[in-house]
Amino acid sequence: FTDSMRERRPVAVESRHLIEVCDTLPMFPEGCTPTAVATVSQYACQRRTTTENNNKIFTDAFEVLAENYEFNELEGPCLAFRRAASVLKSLPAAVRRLEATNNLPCLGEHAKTVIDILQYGCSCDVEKVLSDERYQTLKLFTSVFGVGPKTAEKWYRRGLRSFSEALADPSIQLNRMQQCGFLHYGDISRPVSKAEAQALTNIIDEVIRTITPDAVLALTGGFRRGKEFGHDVDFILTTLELGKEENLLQSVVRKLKKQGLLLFCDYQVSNFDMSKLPCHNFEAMDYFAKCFLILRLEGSLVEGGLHPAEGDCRGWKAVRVDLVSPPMDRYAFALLGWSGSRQFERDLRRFARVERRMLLDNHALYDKTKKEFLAATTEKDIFAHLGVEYIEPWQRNA
Ligand code: DCT
Ligand code: MG
Repeated sequence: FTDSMRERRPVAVESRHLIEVCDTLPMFPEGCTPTAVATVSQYACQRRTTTENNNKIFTDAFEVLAENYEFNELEGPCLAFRRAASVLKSLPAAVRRLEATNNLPCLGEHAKTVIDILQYGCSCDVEKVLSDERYQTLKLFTSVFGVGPKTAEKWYRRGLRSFSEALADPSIQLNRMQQCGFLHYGDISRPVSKAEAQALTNIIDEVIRTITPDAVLALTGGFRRGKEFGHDVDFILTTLELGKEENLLQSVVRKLKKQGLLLFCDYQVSNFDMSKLPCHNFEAMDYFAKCFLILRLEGSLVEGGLHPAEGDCRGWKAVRVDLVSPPMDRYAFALLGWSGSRQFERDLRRFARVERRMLLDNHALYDKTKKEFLAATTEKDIFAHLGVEYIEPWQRNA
């Protein structure tokens, strides 16, 4: 063994077990090769990542840098920072020395940021971004529901720097989504709690039961992964009877409206057509019928009350809700896709493509070698086709 190997010893069979091996372990006997050498997978879908993030100080910093690259449309470096953050999120303990990252994938090129944070508690690259006017403005504008990076950039180029400036500019025509985004900004820019997500589940479930007995409702997104808070509540809604799902979605929206709960609805009809698959654009939104809603949630229906409780004198809150309606035979793919995290999904698709010559998206899994679609009725079927150990939803917080 070299000195450096003596210091660091084999690292981690799996990321959640070990990241830094103590210096006092006995040496391996001569001639004996360590078998359990560091193998934290470069793919998020082969790591187990709970909501407990022991490296938030690093991952928050990486997220700022990634977002800044995203605003500048530099996809490569953006993804590199997101991958690095995701690896750190999977670790069972905080990184305290740079050496602890030596055997980790995706981190090498980000050593400088790690060193800065270890040494000073912050990174000057990050501080520079955070104090950058363009970053601050784009961050502010994109926090409005309906305002994406392109619109935010357009407003910034026009010299606008605040909401009041944007709202006062006569050349800016807000669409309906953006109008609602501003109208309910105070509510929907604040996190939704797990209790609020549960209350919404109850509301939608009750509505469905009045329509049909064979409906299927599943909470997806961050709340399915066990998160305590989210920016919205995501559901999959479908019927056991194939082809009835879009009618069901429309009925649900109508009923919510009748009950006075619908503050906004952007309904997207289904463009799903099996003959258009496999789809090669992985970042594209799926073709299922869906709606992006803002619902009125009464505080009295939420166990423990609304979040945040202080300052809520209205007794209700506007909440962002997404409802997606895949046909039942696409259920497993839609559930897996909408459960996230985005990084987990990205890597599952990348793994399928690079390691298995397969194309995975929210609709289907296609084997390019066999030239056929692979059937699945559960998420486990999909993991099995891919030859990836099953990862529970609460372990997909990559
Ligand atoms: N998703 C998707 N296609 C999209 C958008 C999202 O397949 N165009 C998937 C990936 C994650 C999941 O749906 C839910 O999306 P979000 O609500 O944005 O993410 P989240 O993990 O639920 O995060 P949050 O807790 O902030 O809502
Ligand atoms: Mg969500």
